[in-house]
Amino acid sequence: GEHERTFLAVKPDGVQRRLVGEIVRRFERKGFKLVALKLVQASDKLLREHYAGLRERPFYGRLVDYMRSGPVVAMVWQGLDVVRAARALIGATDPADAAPGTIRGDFCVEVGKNVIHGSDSVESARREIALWFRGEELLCWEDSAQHWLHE
Ligand code: YYY
Ligand code: MG
Repeated sequence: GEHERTFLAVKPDGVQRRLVGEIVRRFERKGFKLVALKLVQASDKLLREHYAGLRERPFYGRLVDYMRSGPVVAMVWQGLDVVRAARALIGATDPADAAPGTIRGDFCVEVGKNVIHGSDSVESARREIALWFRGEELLCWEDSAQHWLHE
């Protein structure tokens, strides 16, 4: 429903390459509602937990180091079917497969530096939001545009 939430993070390469504004703009323009945002230097512990499902993969250590290499912009966005819609805006994991017009399709070339994270399901989103944010950091505010976006 329209109260669905997803966790997104602009990765260190996205912050370094000044893509934060462009990325936020794409989600705003689509009509989603920002409910939390912060610049974070993530700890090794947080990132190992965040990517716990990939622990057995050969790239796990490199992935965690990359995510620790600088600040990330952690965000929570809300809206109708936002988890799936955000994945569509982000594009395929490997930028070489990501369609032009998607964030990864437009701004990067390599899977190891693919600019942005987005939750892959409503359940993952719940887990990731709880991991990255305290409850009071998630703001409820009246979205005056909502009535023009869906029934
Ligand atoms: O959800 P998404 O980020 O699109 O991909 P995942 O399969 O969850 O992998 C997380 C993260 O790991 C991916 O964004 C880049 C990195 N990665 C990698 O470095 N090499 C791979 N072969 C696969 C994934
Ligand atoms: Mg994933």
